[in-house]
Amino acid sequence: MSTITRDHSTGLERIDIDSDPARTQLYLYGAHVTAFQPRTAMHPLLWLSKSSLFQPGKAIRGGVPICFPWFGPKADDPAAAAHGFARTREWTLESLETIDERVIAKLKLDAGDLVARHAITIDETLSLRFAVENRGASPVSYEAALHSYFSVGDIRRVEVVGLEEAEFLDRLKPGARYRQDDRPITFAAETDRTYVNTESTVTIVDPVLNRRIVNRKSNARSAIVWNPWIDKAKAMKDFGDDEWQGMLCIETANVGENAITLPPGGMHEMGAEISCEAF
Ligand code: TA6
Repeated sequence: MSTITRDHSTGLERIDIDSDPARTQLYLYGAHVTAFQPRTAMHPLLWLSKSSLFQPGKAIRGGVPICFPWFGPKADDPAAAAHGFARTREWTLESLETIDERVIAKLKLDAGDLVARHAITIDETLSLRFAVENRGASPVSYEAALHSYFSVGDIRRVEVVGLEEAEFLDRLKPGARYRQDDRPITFAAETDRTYVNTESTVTIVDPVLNRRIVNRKSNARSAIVWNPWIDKAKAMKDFGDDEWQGMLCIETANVGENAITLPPGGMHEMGAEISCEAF
């Protein structure tokens, strides 16, 4: 049995979905999933800052913001908002249905010649399908990222597996290109890396919460790994000073050299399947 209610307490319209498999919250603003907790999980899978703003023009801090049609600063317009405009636009809810206990929300955003559609399927797994169609008469290139913020017990004790041997760009050392060694990623400082040309599943191993958060990707050749650590957390007013310890971004993306170019009439869909395994 699924209960679906609407809430406006933050000033933005939030849809609260209470289904047998999971509890989920999503905003039409940014087509933004802000909470997901399977019934079998002791803690939410997604992290949401207690200091997040819920105001037009500002991205909600946490959950799964959609970065589109560019990632990071806009190459040809330094004044443009980072990470594109999809996460600060109201999307159209095309459908919200329950099929055999599975709740499926489909949202749409017109973006000039491009049309973006985001399909959110809620089961024990959170399935996100981000599709873009080119309705124009010329090829169009874009970047996209499902900028997922995950909740962890203590970032200093977490490992990330699945990106061994993958090449990455370190956003803290622009221009440098590295290759991950054969060990899991661990965290002892601000980390901001874009892994490229990898479609592997990325798993957060969390010995504090005794769980793995598994992030399976489809048609996504980039993965961004980000924790702001102490100073960057303090510098963001929509991010609590001590919240860096309890979060980690593992983003499903196509950015930089993995950006997508669509011919007229072309369509591309990337997906993320987010699930949790206790251990
Ligand atoms: O995905 C990592 C990153 O690009 C970081 O460099 C940091 O800027 C983060 O995104 C958050 O960006 P935002 O614009 O949401 O503050």
